[in-house]
Amino acid sequence: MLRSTPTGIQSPPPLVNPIAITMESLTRPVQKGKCPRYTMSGKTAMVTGITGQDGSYLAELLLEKGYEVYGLVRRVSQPTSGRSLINHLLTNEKFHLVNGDLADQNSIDNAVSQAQPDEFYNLGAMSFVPESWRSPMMTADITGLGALRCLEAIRKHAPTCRFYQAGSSEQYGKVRDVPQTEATPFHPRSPYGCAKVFAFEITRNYRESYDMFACTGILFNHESPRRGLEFVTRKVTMTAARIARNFDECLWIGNVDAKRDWGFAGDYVEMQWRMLQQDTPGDYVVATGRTHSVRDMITLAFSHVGMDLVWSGEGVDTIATDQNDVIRVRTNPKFFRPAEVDLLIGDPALAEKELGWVPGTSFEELVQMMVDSDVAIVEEAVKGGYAPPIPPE
Ligand code: NAP
Ligand code: G4F
Repeated sequence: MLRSTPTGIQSPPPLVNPIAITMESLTRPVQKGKCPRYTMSGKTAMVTGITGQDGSYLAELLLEKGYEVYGLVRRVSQPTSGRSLINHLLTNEKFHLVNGDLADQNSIDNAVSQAQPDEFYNLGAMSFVPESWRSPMMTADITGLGALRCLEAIRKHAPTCRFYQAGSSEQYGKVRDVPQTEATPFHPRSPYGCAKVFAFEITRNYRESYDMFACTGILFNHESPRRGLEFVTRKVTMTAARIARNFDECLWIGNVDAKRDWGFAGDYVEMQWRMLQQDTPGDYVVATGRTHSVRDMITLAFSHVGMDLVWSGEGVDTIATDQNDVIRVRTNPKFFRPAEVDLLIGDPALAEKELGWVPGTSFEELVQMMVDSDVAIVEEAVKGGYAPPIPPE
């Protein structure tokens, strides 16, 4: 899949071979039992999911703060593919890639044992909810057991290392409270949500069993120009940009009545870091406290490319037409889910009270940022004479 070119990152990315630099960069700065725990300029952090949306933003944040950053990456046969979000970091001498897979205990043990991180951020996951029905075992293994493997590696090889688990509002699923807080019971609606509940519970259990500094951020949906093209916001903004340049005529969509609490990923990684800087570990909701329907998100995104949508029909007959009566949105039942999460809205009060965190980017600013970025990507493709990215089916 062709990943986005994030705002502010040069395109096309340089050709690099993460595997080639992996072992050398892993062993160079720290050797177990020989090197000081802190590097000259600060702490050492290990990040799984470094090639994803959050991993790339978190790596930038940690490098800015003077951390030595080790990113766990899966071995791939074509190393440049899908790595575009971190290519701009590869020349930073404090940034290192280490081969590993959340399915493989040995690889995580080795990475932790050698790097001796002060902080470990487990952002790696099979993170796309629909895929979790198609691949439930793999989802349970990577998204659920993967967290346990990280905790075990830390318990055995770096017991004072602080651990952050990327929890999800999908844990709430069929919500029992509105808005959802740290006290709201879980009722997950997908194999992905179930796996995240296991990861949450095992993180709490290791904190209580072994006195480990281990916590979970229960993060509500957060988006950016770096969001994968299969997630609804990015699918909408890229398709709007493509329609504006006549690459497509309309957007094919699923349930537009679902509501989500959407924030900006760049704001949310700051909270991930803050959670590991406290005196006492705890679990926090990370959200904006506002919710919007998929329908409203689409209307807003299309307005930024000059199309004023009018909606009609219901369920699978839902459509939206523009001011020239051209149908710009159609519904395809294949995008509906076996069990939907209808409404998510988080209460970030505890994060503000205890960690002083407030989201800095509004929903309107977020959608504008994503549309602007995708319009720029499409324009660049037009100028370069190549096809712009297509959101996957
Ligand atoms: P993302 O862009 O989909 O990134 C997922 C990352 O996990 C990628 O770097 C991927 O690596 C890695 N990964 C997948 N399988 C792996 C495996 N077997 N071993 C090692 N790494 C593996 O996700 P994101 O949006 O940044 O989200 C980060 C985390 O937060 C995820 O755990 C997600 O479930 C959770 N979360 C996200 C949101 C949100 O709205 N974004 C909300 C709540 C929770 P490859 O590049 O090799 O595929
Ligand atoms: O963008 P989505 O695929 O995100 P979803 O399922 O909420 O999951 C994301 O947020 C979670 C946090 O709550 C994360 F844990 C998870 O890893 C991921 O990052 O879908 C959002 C909503 C859903 O209700 C879906 O049914 O949009 C609806 N939707 C309607 N049409 C669609 C589509 N979603 C997608 N992906 N594609 C559609 O065509």
